[in-house]
Amino acid sequence: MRVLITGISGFVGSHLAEYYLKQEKHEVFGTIKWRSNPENIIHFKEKLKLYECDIKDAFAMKTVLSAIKPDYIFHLAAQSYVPFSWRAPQETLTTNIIGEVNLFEAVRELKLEPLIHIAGSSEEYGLVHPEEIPITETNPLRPLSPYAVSKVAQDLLGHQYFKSYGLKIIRTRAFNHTGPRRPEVFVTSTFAKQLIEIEKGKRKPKIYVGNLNAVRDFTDVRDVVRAYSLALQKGVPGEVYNIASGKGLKIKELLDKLLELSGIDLTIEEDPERLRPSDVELLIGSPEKFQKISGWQPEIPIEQTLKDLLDYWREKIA
Ligand code: A2R
Repeated sequence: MRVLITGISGFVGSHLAEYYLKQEKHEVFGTIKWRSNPENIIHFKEKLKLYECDIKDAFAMKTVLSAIKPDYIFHLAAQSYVPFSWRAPQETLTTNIIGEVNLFEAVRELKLEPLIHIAGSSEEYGLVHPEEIPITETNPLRPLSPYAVSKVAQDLLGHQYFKSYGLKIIRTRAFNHTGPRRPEVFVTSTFAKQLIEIEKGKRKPKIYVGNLNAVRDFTDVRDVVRAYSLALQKGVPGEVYNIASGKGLKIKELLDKLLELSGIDLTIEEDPERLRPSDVELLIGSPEKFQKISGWQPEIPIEQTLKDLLDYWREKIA
């Protein structure tokens, strides 16, 4: 199998690449941008076949696909950070929507027939009413950020290209995921990094936080990439599946678990910069539809995920 991962040097892409490399029977290809930071893939980079491709460039996309002719495509390249999407809505919409169209059009024009995974997000559900929890795939999509709108568009385009042209597209909507290599702009990682800086004496014992009352559904990134792989093996083209644990955790509970694991005594301070213009209070997904077709269950407990995340920052911060 020839597996292509766009955005392979990103957080999820690097874990998915490792997942496929471990199975040994796959050739793993990936796209990176010119000057992409290779840090996430540095330990196994020589086993990958990397291509430079800005997904906004239709010509580059077609050239890469025509060279690789993949059996599986995991489309992970994206502007993936919600707060940045308010500061750069045009960049977010162009990269995420036009980038995906470039991928689909290249597949179509080259008459390739790969299975294609589109990585949607729980952010697509946006405003969710308490009686709608746990969220199923049929819940209305009420996105609350430019990022979320871009993901809804990706999702619907995936459906449209399946219906219009028969492209074998399987969509997922992953709820929160974290683990080693999560960039520090994401909540679990920003906490973990600050804790390790305090542990190493690089910061006063005070941690800055955003909205601690939000409830999120967290899964380890290594369980999520296993789900993505299963989605292409067991999923039905044209369908969409939630990838979620089905359990909610308050951000405050996550912080408490991290504090317990690190054993550090500190004060907590709210930082208005870390609050979003419109935040989603409650996001818990129903993984039932995906579990029925794949048998997937998350295997890594959140405590292990957080421990590995702390160790990641321990290693990174000298
Ligand atoms: O910006 P870089 O050099 O770190 O590369 C990122 C890449 N990327 C692009 N690749 C090609 N052309 C572009 N115009 C372009 N813009 C960004 O996508 C990075 O390697 C990757 C995204 O990785 P992360 O930001 O770490 O996202 P993560 O968490 O791995 O999310 C993967 C997917 C995304 O579609 C999210 O929206 C979804 O899962 O949740």
